[in-house]
Amino acid sequence: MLPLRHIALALALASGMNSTPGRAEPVQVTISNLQNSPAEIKAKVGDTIVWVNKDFVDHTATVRGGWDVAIEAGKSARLVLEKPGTFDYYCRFHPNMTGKIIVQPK
Ligand SMILES: [Cu+2]
Repeated sequence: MLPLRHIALALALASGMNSTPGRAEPVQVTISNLQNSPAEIKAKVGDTIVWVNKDFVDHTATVRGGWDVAIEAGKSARLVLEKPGTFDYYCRFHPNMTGKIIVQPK
């Protein structure tokens, strides 16, 4: 007998990856040539942001009076969004490297 339940679950997971509300996948920001891409993202409280640093230098995602995420050269770093709001961030080593995260309530 075919495991239909498993097929249904696989379909549910596949379709869930494209929907915005309650996504389980981290929201990815790629850093390349001293730029965050996308530079502006929308997410929800509880979402995880992952910065993937493709440069050969270290970067940070720093909010004045807020979080400070170190993103080493060639590595990635994560942050779980705990508060709603609009967060403008920059890199402490390259201050004109900026980004924005708009965090909506759950
Ligand atoms: Cu930097």
